[in-house]
Amino acid sequence: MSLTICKLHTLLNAAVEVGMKPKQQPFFLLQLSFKHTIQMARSALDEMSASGAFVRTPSTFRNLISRDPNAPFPAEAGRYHLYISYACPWASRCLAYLKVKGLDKSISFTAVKTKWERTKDTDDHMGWVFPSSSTEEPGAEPDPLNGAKSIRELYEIAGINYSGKFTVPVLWDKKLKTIVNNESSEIIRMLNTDFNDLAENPELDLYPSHLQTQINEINGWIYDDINNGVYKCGFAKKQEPYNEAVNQLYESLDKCEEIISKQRYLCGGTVTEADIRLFVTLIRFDEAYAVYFKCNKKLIREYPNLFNYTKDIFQLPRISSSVNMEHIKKGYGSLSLINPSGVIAQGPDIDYSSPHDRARFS
Ligand SMILES: N[C@@H](CCC(=O)N[C@@H](CS)C(=O)NCC(=O)O)C(=O)O
Repeated sequence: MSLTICKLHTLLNAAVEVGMKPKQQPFFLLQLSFKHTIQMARSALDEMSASGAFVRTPSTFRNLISRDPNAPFPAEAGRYHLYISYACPWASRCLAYLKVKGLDKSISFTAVKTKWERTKDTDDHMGWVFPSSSTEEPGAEPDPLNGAKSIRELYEIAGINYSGKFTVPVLWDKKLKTIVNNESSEIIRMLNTDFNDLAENPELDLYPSHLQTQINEINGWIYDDINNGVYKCGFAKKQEPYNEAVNQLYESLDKCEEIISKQRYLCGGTVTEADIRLFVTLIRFDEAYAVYFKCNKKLIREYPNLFNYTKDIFQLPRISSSVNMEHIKKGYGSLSLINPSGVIAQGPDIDYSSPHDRARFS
């Protein structure tokens, strides 16, 4: 079934009636239209431009949590669930927030298995799946809410005929049985602020108003060149886009090294969202991106400041519990396009809990 403009208009009116803020309406409509007909890339492996470059498609479910109890998605203890993969940096940054904000008693979470499998018997789509028991793969758990076999099944519960990618993270509403949001950059902002009435650490503000312009500016180039940059290197199908991505990646890593050679964190003396966003890529770099994504011009452990900084962030309270290195290594090593044999590289097994020198800036 396809949506006509007229139907969209009626649905928008309904959205206004249930109190949806104007800011949320375009995303609600986008979500509805995806619920019906739009055909998109079905996995990251399809996201190629004609030139052989990796081009990431935008996330679809973009509702926001609100502190207003009458909002469509109010911040309520026990109502929401976060589906993650420990391998995935985007999902892991959400888990890191859940932990550092002390929200894991109010928002439950489940991790999928590391290796993509067939998500249905009726087609050959490969994607994230849940184990059948909690002993099948330590760290991964069966879906406790819907008994789903795959992340794809959750998208299908949330949106009839959804045909985009079935990505993690997924912030799930247990009450309405739907996806609230699947865009990690928005989920972390909600976890930072909108759940503060439930958080054990409400005073920790990783996006303080006086640093927002600076954080946004840093996020822009770190996302393009580093967070997504490693994927552009790994998934490039031609030499030229790979060369471009790798040069851009190392230019920006050098820039980070320079910034943090003079101060403890990217925005100065306090840790912010920009640091968590950089950290999730750095912690995967030597163990996975250097090995499977051809990011091997220089390793993070060869950058004195970046290496110590990675340890520093890893050692912040509760951050280490968002890192499962076994899942990271298996996750990237089992991408068949990149590593058809599925053999997982053993090294280098870095100890990120060993001492660092960053306290010199305190
Ligand atoms: N924009 C999304 C990207 C999430 C994303 O790409 N997740 C990957 C794992 S790292 C995924 O689930 N991919 C599934 C697929 O491509 O089929 C976010 O930041 O939340």
